[in-house]
Amino acid sequence: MAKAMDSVLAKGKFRGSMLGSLIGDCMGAPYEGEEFSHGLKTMVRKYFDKLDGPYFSAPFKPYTDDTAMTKSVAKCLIEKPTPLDVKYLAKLFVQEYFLEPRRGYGAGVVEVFKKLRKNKFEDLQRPAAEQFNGSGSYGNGGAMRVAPIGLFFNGNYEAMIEAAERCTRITHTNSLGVNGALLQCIAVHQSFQLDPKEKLDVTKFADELIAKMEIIEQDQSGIVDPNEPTPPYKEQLLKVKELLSCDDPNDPIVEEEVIGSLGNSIAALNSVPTAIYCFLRAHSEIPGIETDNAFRRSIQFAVNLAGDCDTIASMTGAISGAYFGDSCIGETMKKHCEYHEEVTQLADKLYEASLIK
Ligand code: R7I
Ligand code: MG
Ligand code: MG
Repeated sequence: MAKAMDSVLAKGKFRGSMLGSLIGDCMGAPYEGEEFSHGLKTMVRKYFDKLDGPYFSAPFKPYTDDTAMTKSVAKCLIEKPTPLDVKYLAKLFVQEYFLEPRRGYGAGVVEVFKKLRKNKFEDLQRPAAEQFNGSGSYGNGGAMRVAPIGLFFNGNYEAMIEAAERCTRITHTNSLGVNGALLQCIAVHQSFQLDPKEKLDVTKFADELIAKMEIIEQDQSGIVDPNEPTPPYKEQLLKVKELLSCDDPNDPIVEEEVIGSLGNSIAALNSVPTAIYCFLRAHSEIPGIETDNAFRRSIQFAVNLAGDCDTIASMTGAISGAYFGDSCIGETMKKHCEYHEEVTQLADKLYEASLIK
């Protein structure tokens, strides 16, 4: 909890998570939409090895919608702390989009922005609810921007869940889109509360997520029937646990198996559990990733997966950074990302705001 936690550690975790989210976005963006291949994996490895080397000069990597929207969530919490001012936040999202529309936004979400602007933010619910013939988006756009909420509401779980849900519903109303954002938020929150000097119990971390998602998924479906199929996020998290437990050093789990089992797509259900897996898997060595730095390992593994890898790596980085703090982030890697100084300042302001909320 923030008040009990040493302030230097807490501040470092805010920075780590916000920077992790930025770095994953910037490092993954060049490969977004590609298919996994061993050629791509080699290319990613060479780039990350250079970043860890003594000197490496290259143009910085630009951020995408993942960071543009995360930035707005952090700003909203800093300027108008609690309860989350969704009207103000919707305005920030829309402003940011029209200022820089070419940041790789999801095809559907742009419709929501246009409708919100047209209705002058008087009706915040309908544009998102109308998406995809009324079923709402199941994309990972809610999850990719939720990290500041998981950090800010440390120590107040109910307020955090409520804020994460309201933040997501501005653009995503499908229960898979909403619950994916809640899962990502809870993962950041859990990571934040742990001491990075103690060895992480990866099974316990996954079990705690399963227990919390069980409550969330049950609440929506009403009374639990033991004959009902396992709810979707619980099922994905059970697969995360299984992948972790059957990882044999002599026959390691490879990218193809992770993609085949959990997914690497734009759907929240096939990307949030994947990001959680990347974070947890990176606590031990991964063949082909030559580093002692578990933060780098988690990001590199996520980028390797290709598919929606800017978003998967960004969500991985948010969880990893909330656990390890910013001291574990390599300077060169950070400096190759557009906006890293601004994100650091934003993280500091978010931390200050979280103390007085
Ligand atoms: O979820 P969203 O903000 O997209 C985020 C992704 C990240 O990968 C970013 O890096 C960026 O590239 O976009 O945007 P949405 O438009 O709500 O959802 C993304 C996509 O998911 C949509 O454009 C659809 O292709 C798909 N999708 C659906 N398709 C069919 N039916 C989402 N919901 C549905 C659906 O209900
Ligand atoms: Mg993106
Ligand atoms: Mg993406």
